[in-house]
Amino acid sequence: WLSEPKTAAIVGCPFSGGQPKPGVDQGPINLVEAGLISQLSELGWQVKFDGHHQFEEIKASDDPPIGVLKNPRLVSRVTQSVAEVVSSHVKRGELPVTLGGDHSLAMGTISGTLSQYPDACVIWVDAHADINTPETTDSGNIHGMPVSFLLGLGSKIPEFSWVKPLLKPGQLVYIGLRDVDAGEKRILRENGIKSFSMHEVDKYGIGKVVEMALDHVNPQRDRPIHLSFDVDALDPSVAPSTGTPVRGGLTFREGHYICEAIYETGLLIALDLMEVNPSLADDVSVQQTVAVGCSLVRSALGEVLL
Ligand code: 5AB
Ligand code: MN
Ligand code: MN
Ligand code: MN
Repeated sequence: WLSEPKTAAIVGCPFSGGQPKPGVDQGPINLVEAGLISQLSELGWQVKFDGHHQFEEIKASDDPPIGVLKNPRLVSRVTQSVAEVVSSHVKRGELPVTLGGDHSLAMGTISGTLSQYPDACVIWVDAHADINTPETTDSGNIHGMPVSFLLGLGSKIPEFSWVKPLLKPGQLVYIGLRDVDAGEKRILRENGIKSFSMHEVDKYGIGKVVEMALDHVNPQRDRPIHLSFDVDALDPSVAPSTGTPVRGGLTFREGHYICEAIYETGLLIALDLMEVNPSLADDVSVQQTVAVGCSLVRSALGEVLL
């Protein structure tokens, strides 16, 4: 799937419209300033980066809620533009590394990947399932809903008609869940969506969990993989600077192991690193979170320990 020389395309998405906390739009800038590009070059990748995306001009001037959905037009336009960018990189055999920004962006990244590889599978690493529909959401924040849009669940919102239901429940697996809303639990159950919560990580260990997750979505190890990593999957002691931290998360090593094991499959074609918010918590915590974000990306792109 990837062309030679192997090329990573950094898709910096300074976007926070899928949730209410300012600062997550500074995530991509901080990750790049921390040296991510040169780190990936050192791993042998050609790295394409022509600046962060500018979503200013697509800022909807008038964007009242649709039902409970907040910033719906803005989120729709931004994620649609991200879908086009990711799709064009995937088409050229480049690995898009999308840096968020909030996780509503994955509506775009995964749409972009699936538009080129409809049988790709999605590994979603997160404390949350992000599968609320406009009917089940309590917050109205679209970063808690991208998966339901990708699956075509819930009522159809005309503003989001560009999002095609390209994802089937069997193409998706979760790792790291521990804060799932009641309505989301019902959706997971009714659609037979496989998830490995922190309970399973504790029970089986991360090695077995990743193997079982891959067996579910990719039994023959022949389908391309889109990894969508929300930094809040990590324990807040490891990644404190994020908008919706939940205790009891993945350790530093468990998070990295997931990335390493997916790299080892040779099937990774797209990566998201989302929800780094450098304006939350103190300077040391911010530095720690940005550093761990960079190192997760390096692991997914082939950094080895020995
Ligand atoms: B994140 C919550 N389920 O819908 C909601 O950080 C949280 O992208 C969503 O995983 C968290 O608002 C979204 C309560
Ligand atoms: Mn998320
Ligand atoms: Mn999350
Ligand atoms: Mn979060």
